[in-house]
Amino acid sequence: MKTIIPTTCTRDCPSTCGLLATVENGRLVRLSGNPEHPLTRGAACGKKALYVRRVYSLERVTAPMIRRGGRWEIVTWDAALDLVAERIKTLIAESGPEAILYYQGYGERTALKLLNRYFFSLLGGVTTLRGSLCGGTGQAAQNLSVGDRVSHDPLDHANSRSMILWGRNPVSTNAGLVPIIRDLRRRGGPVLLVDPARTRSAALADHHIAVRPGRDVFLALAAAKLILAAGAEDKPFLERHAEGVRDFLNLAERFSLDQLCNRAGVCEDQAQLIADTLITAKPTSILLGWGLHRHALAHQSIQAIDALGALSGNLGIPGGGVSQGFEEYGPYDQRFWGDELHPPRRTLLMPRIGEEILNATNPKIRMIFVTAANPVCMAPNTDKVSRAFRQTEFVVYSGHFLDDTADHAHVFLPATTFLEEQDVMASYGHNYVGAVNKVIEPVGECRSEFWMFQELARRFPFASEYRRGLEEWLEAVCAPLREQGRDQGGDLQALRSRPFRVNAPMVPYADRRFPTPSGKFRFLERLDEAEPSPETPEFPYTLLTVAPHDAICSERTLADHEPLPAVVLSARQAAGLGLEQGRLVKVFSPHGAVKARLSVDLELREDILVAERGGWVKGEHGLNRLTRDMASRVGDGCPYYETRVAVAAWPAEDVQDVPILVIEHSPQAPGGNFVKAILRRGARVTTLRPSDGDVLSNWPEGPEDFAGLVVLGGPQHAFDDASSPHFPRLMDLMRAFDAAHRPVAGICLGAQLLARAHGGTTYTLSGLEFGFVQHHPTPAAGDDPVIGAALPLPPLMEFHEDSFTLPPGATLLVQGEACPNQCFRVGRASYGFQFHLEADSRILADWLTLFRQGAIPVYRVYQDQFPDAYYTDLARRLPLLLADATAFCDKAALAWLRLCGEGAEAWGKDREDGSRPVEA
Ligand SMILES: Nc1nc2c(c(=O)[nH]1)N[C@H]1C(S)=C(S)[C@@H](COP(=O)(O)OP(=O)(O)OC[C@H]3O[C@@H](n4cnc5c(=O)[nH]c(N)nc54)[C@H](O)[C@@H]3O)O[C@H]1N2
Ligand SMILES: Nc1nc2c(c(=O)[nH]1)N[C@H]1C(S)=C(S)[C@@H](COP(=O)(O)OP(=O)(O)OC[C@H]3O[C@@H](n4cnc5c(=O)[nH]c(N)nc54)[C@H](O)[C@@H]3O)O[C@H]1N2
Ligand SMILES: [Mo]
Repeated sequence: MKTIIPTTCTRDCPSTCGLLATVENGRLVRLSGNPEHPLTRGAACGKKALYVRRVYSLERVTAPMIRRGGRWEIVTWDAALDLVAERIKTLIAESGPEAILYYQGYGERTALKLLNRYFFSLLGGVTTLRGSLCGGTGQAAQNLSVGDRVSHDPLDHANSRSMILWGRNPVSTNAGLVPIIRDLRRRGGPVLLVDPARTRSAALADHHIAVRPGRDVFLALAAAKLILAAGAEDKPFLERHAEGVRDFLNLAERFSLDQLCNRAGVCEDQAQLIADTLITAKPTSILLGWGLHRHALAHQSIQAIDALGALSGNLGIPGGGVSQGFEEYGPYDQRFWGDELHPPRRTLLMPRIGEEILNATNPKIRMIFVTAANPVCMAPNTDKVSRAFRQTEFVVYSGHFLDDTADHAHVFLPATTFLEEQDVMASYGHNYVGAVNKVIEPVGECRSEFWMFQELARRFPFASEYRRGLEEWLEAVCAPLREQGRDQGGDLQALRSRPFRVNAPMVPYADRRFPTPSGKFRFLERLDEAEPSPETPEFPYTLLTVAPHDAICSERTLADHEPLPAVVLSARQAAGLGLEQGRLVKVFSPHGAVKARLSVDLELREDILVAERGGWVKGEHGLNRLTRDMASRVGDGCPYYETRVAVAAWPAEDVQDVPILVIEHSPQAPGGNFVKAILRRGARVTTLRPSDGDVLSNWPEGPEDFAGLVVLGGPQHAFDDASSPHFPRLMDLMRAFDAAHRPVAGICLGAQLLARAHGGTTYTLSGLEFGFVQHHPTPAAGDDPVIGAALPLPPLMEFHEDSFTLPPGATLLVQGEACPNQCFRVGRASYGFQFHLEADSRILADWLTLFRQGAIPVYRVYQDQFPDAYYTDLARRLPLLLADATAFCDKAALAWLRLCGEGAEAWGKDREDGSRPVEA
């Protein structure tokens, strides 16, 4: 049974693409762009496959949980909601509603999300947020220029003859814009990219101008000066429709062209290029991005760019304009925020949320209710935010995964994704509103936030006001749409099959009237001279934490994380610091330090360090550990890019630069968490895959080039040399590593081969050991440097039908019931792990799917032993099982790598010519 359902992407992105969801037998199998969407016309980004994976990720929390005694316990919805309601009532009685902070994030901004805050308004008004981590500054700054920011409809770019992408990276962040830009170029129009970094959008542009971060104001002034010098300014506009012109011209005159270009970090040709484009390829659409405004004085850069648009006669004309965002909550009946229901209540400033929570008094913040956000990871200055959350008595988290913020929570309410819910979605990147259609039933016990708040409200006296059916609420919240679109598709029924364009101009300010007090465009009149983040020799680089291409902000799973974040530095600076490509480095600011992998770029500006935002702190990314928590001068935005950092080699006392050989027996059994953990600690890994065939010809003679050996699992039988002719040589190698005092780690098949190599026997068990099993450490485990360091032992994943006898002299460290020999040490430091301590959610997902489908022939006979109910129960528990197993694996792998590092003295001396061991 296959169906295709149209829906709208609700991810935090200006594209808000029309999507088609393919469902087979109740399971979502694919998302693709909907060619019938009037704007996105079939465009959609590569991340749609990721969204399918996220829905079914084994890390996804699919049952409500309460933390008791520090540990999560799965509970019923009633138990979770009863507890939340009881705490809300107690706290309000004791401290008043402002002791509760409602933190609504950017993860999903649909029509029904208004009702979340409405719930808290009905409670009497709690503490909420002001300012923004995202778009505040841009909007506030543009409001200074034009009174009320309105962007050109993206469809109007069809009238442009040129475009300037100013601090915007649509190739990664706005798929729907890309075909529009390509069209423009096909028509011969030049596209300029102004961005300190050379992003993927450079490939779309004719020219890239690598401006110094935060200094666009000077670049815009330089271009303005050149337009004035050419006498190409729009004189009638300046005379009739603008104010502050004189002051702006004075500003441009105050500096020489040379001074302006110097300050902007560009050459005069580049300013000339902008001026020429605006003069000769009019109309020019100037598209501002969000990166541009993550600076303390971003408003003046944005006002200066607005001024440039006005000066060149690009405002109010088709194909022109200085555009950025749209109001994603604009089309709804905003009374349903419920802000009018209570006297004005306390708000906390988002860009300084950690500090604000810590400092709140009268009343203190005693409870935080978080929806669709991950502030511990995404707000600046992680350390402070984390402390603020930790000191809060009661934290409720509604979301999808055990991310950094969930780790600080006491109750986890598992939310549906947009693919499991019915809603309506407007965009912050265009004028179309689309239906969010329910594509599949909720996974596990997940519920929409709409449902959660309806159910919570049942426990409060205002239930009769708040509790209504979903359709009824959608009708109420979307009433303004219906008003606008009577007979034209603005009603919910019509919307379900076709997006609706809200009543907004294609070309704003076409009548040259601006909603400022004077009705005129307002030019930037003065510059703020105070330097918000003075350069210091200790922290020479501006840290740009930009949008990742393959994920939205922190929406990822632990298994998605690269071992460490990559940071990009110019080749010259790297050379000056003596740091080469791939090197482990410490990036530090006055606020914290992060370990990262260095990437060297020949073309990058020398004064910046570029990294992708959004990786989790617990995934050892967490770049907001470095960022400064301050608000921008205008608009209460968050100037993440006022963070200055330094880079140094990662301190040598930590394990570093240890060459490890990994033998991978099957693409389905990669190194997972074990190899990731050692990579994080500086291991340099060389992987050999015996299935590659020619591997035996470059099989290492001995252990000389390596400090340790990891032998991974696979479906092969450890006793079957006929099918795996490399086994004897591999066992020789395992013994040679031991003889040379180099540690070995064998996992599953690897453990069986290790046992065999040292005189044990391998054999087939009478059944399959499958699933997470709790084993027991032996008395010897406590003193063992690897297992001792990783205890206590959580349930660990098993997937094998073979076992082994302990080789002579081996020490059993972990014992099981069904299969006794679970972990042993033999020789000096060779370890066999029968359980799959390395399995992460992706590896497990593969195995469960293959096993259930009967795709592993030898295991097909065992399928019947595991009915559907088994998997349903496993899925509920998996996020917790995986979290514990990952923590265990990290500790064991690190301890094992330490042993390898201790042998470093020896392996360094092995090579007489002093050359480095082979590279990965
Ligand atoms: N793939 C993907 N798409 C996303 C997101 C994501 O995380 N991943 N995030 C979504 C969100 S939340 C948002 S707000 C948007 C953001 O969309 P964009 O604004 O397009 O993306 P950013 O990477 O945030 O910033 C754009 C660029 O601004 C540059 N920049 C930084 N400082 C300056 C400056 O001073 N001057 C100039 N001229 N440029 C500067 C950065 O180098 C960066 O390349 O994208 C959305 N879409
Ligand atoms: N260093 C640095 N930090 C930044 C930025 C930067 O450029 N540099 N950019 C900033 C920007 S532009 C933004 S917008 C913010 C984003 O900051 P946040 O909104 O705090 O973080 P997201 O990573 O978008 O996380 C959204 C969370 O909501 C969950 N979620 C998604 N949909 C739903 C839903 O329907 N219901 C519920 N309950 N949960 C849902 C997701 O699983 C995810 O965990 O980060 C900011 N942080
Ligand atoms: Mo954002």
